[in-house]
Amino acid sequence: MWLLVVTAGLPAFAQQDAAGHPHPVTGRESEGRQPSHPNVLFIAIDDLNDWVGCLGGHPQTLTPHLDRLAGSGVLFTNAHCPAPACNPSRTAILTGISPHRSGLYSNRQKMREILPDAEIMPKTFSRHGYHSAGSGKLLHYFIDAPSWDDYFPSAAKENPFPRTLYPDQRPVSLPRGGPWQYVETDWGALEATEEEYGGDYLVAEWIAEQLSIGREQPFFLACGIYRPHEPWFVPEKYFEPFPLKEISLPPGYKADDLKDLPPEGKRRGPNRYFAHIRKHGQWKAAIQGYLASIHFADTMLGKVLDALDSSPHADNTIVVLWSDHGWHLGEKQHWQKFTAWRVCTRVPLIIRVPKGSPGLPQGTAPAVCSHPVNLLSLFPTLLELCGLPAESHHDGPSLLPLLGDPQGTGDPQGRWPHVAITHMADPGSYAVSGSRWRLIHYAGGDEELYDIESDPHEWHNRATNPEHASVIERLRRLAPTSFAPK
Ligand SMILES: [Ca+2]
Repeated sequence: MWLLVVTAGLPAFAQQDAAGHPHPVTGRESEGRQPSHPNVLFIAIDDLNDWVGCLGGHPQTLTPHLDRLAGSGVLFTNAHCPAPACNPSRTAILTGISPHRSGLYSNRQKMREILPDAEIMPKTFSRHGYHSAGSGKLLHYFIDAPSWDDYFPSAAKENPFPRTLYPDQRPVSLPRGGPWQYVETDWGALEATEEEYGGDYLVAEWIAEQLSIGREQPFFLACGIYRPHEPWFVPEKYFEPFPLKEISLPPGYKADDLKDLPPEGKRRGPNRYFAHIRKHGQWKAAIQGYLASIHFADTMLGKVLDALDSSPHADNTIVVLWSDHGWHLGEKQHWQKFTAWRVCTRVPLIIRVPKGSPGLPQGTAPAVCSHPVNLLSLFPTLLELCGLPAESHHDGPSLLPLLGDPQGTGDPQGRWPHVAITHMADPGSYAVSGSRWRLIHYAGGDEELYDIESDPHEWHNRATNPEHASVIERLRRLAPTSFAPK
C-alpha cells in the first residue's frame, strides 16, 4: 500500500509503504512547491589535485562528469584545503573548526581523542530534521557511527570501505625500498568488471539507490569516493585511454626547482618515494595509474550525478564536490602530500545550488570564481544555504556572497577580504593563499612567496626580493598568531 505524505515546510512529495519505509518514486517533486529545506549531496574525492579538465592541471586527464558538474554550478579555481593531509583536512571540513584551534594537525591524531564532543556535519543536519546518510571514506578511516542515521557499509563496523578487489601479491609496481615505503605506493590495471572490483562502484551504487528514494524529510547524503587515493588499482578499461608511451610528465615539474628554496623548503620537498620511483623507471607508469584512477573516480561521479538527474530530488538538491587536498607526482621532487605548495593545497571545489534555497533563492548560475576560499567554509555555507542556524564556533566565512556573485563579492567595493589558510602538521607552519600571491611560512621562520598570476607552478620564490616585503607583511598579518598545541 502506498501513501502520499505532504508535510508543510518539508519536501512536499514522498511515498512510503504501510510500514513507513520509503520507496523509490519516479516523478519529480511536486511542481509549483518550493520546500523550505533543500537536500544536500556532499561528494568527497580523495587525494584529487587539479588534474581535472576544467582546472587544466594535466593535458591528458579525462573528467567529463566533473566538468559537466562544474559547467552547471560555481567552479572555484582558487580553493584550498584546511590542511594537506586526509585527517586534519576532513576533520576541519566536517567540524567547521580550523586545525589551529582544534589542535588536530596530522594523520596520526585521533579525531575523537582531540575533539570528543565536536558535532560533525551529518549530526547537525540530523538535529535539524534531516536524514543523514553516508557511504565510503568521509572521515579518516572511521565512520563515527553515532553521527549518521544510515551508512554503507554498516556503520557499526566503523570501516567506511565496501569490499574492494586488490591483487593477491603486493606491491606489484615497485620493489619495496625499505620499511619506510608506504605499501600503498602501488598501481596497476585489474582484469575485473566494476562489479567484481567493488569499492567506489558499490559506494556509487548505494548513493544512487538513496537518491531514488522519495522521503518526507530532506536529506544530507555524503558520498566518499576513495580513488584516486593510492593504491592505483582500477579495472583495466580505465587505463586504456592512457597508453604508457604517450604519458606526459606533470606540467608543474621543473628539474632545478629547489635551488631558490629556503632550507626548510629544501628539506620538505625531496622524498624517498619519488627517488625510488624514478630509480625503477616507474614515473610514467605511476602517472598512468593516477590518471586511470581519476578517470574511474569521475565515472563513479557520473553514476551519482545521473542518479540525481533522474531522481525526484533533481531540482531540490544542493551539490557540493571537493577533494581533501592535492597531490605531488614529482613536483619539487616530492611524491604524495603533506606540503604547503599549491600543487598540494589547491583542490577542486564545485557548488551548485537550486532555486528556492533559503540562503540563495535565485540559486547559482554557472560561473567560475577565482577568489581564494577554504574548504573550512563548507559547513557554515551549507547551513546558511539550507536556512539553518549558524554555529558560532565555526571558523570559515560563509561563501554565500561568492555564490550569489562569483566574480564580485557582494561587497560594494568589489572585494572578498578573505584569504585561505592551510595548516601544516607542525603548528605554526602554514600557507596563505590570496588572489595573486601565496606565502608559505614555516614555524622556524623560513618563508617563500609566489606570484601565482605569472608563476602558477611556484617555480620562482620571491621571498628574498625586498621589493615584495610589504606583500609578505600583509599576508603574514592575515594568518593566525596563536596555534593550539598538538
Ligand atoms: Ca586524502
